[in-house]
Amino acid sequence: MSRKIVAAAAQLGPIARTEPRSSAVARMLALMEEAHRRGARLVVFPELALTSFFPRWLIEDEAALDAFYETEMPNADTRPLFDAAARLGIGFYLGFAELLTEGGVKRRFNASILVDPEGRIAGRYRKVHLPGHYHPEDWRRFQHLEKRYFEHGDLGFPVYDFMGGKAGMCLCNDRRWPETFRVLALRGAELVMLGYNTPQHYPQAPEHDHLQDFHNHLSLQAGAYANGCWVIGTAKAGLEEGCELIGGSCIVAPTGEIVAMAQTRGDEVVTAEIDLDRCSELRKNIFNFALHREPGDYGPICEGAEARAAEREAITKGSRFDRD
Ligand code: CDT
Repeated sequence: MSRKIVAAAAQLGPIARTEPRSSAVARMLALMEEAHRRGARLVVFPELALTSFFPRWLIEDEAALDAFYETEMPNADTRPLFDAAARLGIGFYLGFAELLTEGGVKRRFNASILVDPEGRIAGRYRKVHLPGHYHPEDWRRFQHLEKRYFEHGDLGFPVYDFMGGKAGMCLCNDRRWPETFRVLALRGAELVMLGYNTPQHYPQAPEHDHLQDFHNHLSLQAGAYANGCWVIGTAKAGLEEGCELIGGSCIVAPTGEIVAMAQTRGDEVVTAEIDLDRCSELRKNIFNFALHREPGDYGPICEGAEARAAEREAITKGSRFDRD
């Protein structure tokens, strides 16, 4: 049976701080309709797709901060996306800020969900690699306070049976870490979906500003090739509240080739047919994990989890680890 799916990266242009979710959702619905017209059955939206990228601001008022998070999914604002999925027969990936209250304690995650073509949640992910810093730093043109506003994701890298294949998710900075794709692929992922918000300006090494698009595609293409999987990466792009975000949303084949790419930094749909059976071109050959991997030599990859947990604790207490 054919496992070909027309898939779409549904890039969003900037979302203003004051833009209501209803407006962002209306824009996403328009992209979904366009994807549907092009035959798509799967749409990938960006990271934190419902609001402006709020970690760029220090927000000390708790109610103001909470307003950027979703406490349930779907909710009144996002329900139209789920309804459209069922009406059009389109599955989707959506990035959002998740706020849970457990035992009276608030827990915050940079999260994503997979929704199937019947409009049901089929998978969840919480961002593992949180970039940026905890304390505001005056020298920066804009803050990147993901370490303040989100906990380390507690779900690991799950893989889900989805639309006839196996699919995994990650979020933005995760794509720069080869371990993300490798763990997903070891669990059988044939398709990895992710959204991103990546500033053009990299404050710690501005000499890399002109390399941001290159590093984005380098990571996505290497992740696809070295793991023989399809990758769909979708940006929130353009000049958002004074911060220029790269675009370059794309669909990458298991060979590492970009087969579709956005041309703008605004709302834009790009589509390609993805054949999940093509993963075997790599996974049965050069990246046949069973035959050619040598995990016995990869010890350091998994060492240090306890030390890292202690570092994480120190970050929240403002130690020297308060860096990218
Ligand atoms: N959203 C996100 O993870 N952005 C980061 C910016 C890195 S600079 C602190 C990224 O890796 O693209």
